[in-house]
Amino acid sequence: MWVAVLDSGFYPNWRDYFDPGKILTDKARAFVAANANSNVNQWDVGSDPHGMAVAATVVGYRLVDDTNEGGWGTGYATGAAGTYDVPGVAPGAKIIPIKVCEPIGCFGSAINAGVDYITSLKKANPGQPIVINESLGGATLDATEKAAIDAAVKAGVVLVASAGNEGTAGMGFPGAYEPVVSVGAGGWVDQWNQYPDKTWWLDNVPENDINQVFVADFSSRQHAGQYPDVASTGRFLLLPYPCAQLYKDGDVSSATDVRTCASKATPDNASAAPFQYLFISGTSFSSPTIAGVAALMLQKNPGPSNADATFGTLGNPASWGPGSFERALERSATPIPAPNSVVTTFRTGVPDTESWGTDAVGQGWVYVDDARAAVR
Ligand SMILES: [Ca+2]
Ligand SMILES: [Ca+2]
Repeated sequence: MWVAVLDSGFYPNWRDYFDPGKILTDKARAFVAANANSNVNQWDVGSDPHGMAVAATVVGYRLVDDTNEGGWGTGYATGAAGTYDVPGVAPGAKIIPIKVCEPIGCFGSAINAGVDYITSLKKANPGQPIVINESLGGATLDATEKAAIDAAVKAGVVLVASAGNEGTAGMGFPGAYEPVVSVGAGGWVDQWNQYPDKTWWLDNVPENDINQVFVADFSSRQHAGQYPDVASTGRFLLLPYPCAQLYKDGDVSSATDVRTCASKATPDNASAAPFQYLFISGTSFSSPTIAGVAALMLQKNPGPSNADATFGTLGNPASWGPGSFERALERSATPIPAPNSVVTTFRTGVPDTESWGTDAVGQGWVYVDDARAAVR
C-alpha cells in the first residue's frame, strides 16, 4: 500500500527517523520548494517537521531516547535510555512524501498539482492501493480543487483528510467534502493521569470500552453542509518533531544528526524547538491514523474504493454522497456517546475537562480490528 503524504515534505536527516525502505524516494515530489519556487526534487530540503510527524504516524519511526530533550520536560519518554522502533498504524505501507506546504501555509496550486500527480500514479498502477493523506484544509472548496479530488477518487485513490482543529468554528475542506474521508480527533481519558509518568503511551489501551475515549475540544464540529465521518487518536501522540525551522528552505548546516540539533536550534532560529520529539495533538495526526487504517483495509482487500461516491455539484453539499469504502469504514465505527463530558489530564498534569456534542463525533470511533473486519 502506498500512502501519499501531501504535507511539508521531509527534513534532510529523515533517515535518522525512518527506515529508508519505507519511503518511496523515487516517487517523492515537491510542488512547492525552497523560497516557494517549484522544484520537484526538493521534497527533503525541509521547512517544517509536520510532514515527517504525519508520515511517522503511518509507518512508525526510530525513537532515540537518550537526550532528555523531548517535549515532555525531563526524563525518558520510554522510562529508560535506548533506541526504539515505534510502530506506526500500517508498518508495511510505503510513504510517498509530497511537499505542498511551507511554514507560511499550504499552497492550493501545489495541493492540486500533488493530487493530480497521485492520480497519474494510480492510473499507471491501477492494481496498486493508494491512499492520499491531507492533514491540511481551507475554508472553501473551489472548482479546481474539486475537479482534482474527483479525478483522484474516481481513479480509485482513497483520500483521507483532517476534519480541522477549529472546534466550534467548523470543518475545513477537503475534509468537509463527503467523497473525502474526514477524521476528527480524540484521545484516551487515562493519558497523563499518572503525571509525571511519561510512559502512559506504552500502556495497553482498552479497545472494547468506548467510554475510554474522548473527543478533543479542538476537533472541528459539524456545521450545515459539512460531513464529519469518523474520529480517531489525535491527542498527545509522541512523534518526530525536530528542530523546527532549522532546515528552512534547504539552508542545511553540517552535522544534522539528532544529538547536536538541540544545541544548534537556538542560534539558528530563536523560535526553533529545542528537541527532537514531541507529544503532539491535532486532527493532523488522527487523519494519518485513519490513512494507515485505510492502508490496512486495502492490504486485506484492494477492491473497495470511493469511486462510486456521489460527487454532485460545487457549492451544493446536499448533492454529495459517500463511496462504498467510506460507508464500510463508517459502519465499522463504534458510536461515541454524545453529548458527554470527561475529565482527563493535560501534559502538565493539570486536569482537563473535555465536552462534546453530536456535532463532534461523526459515525464514531474507529477500532482497527473492526475496520479490517469490515472488508473481506
Ligand atoms: Ca466523507
Ligand atoms: Ca460520511
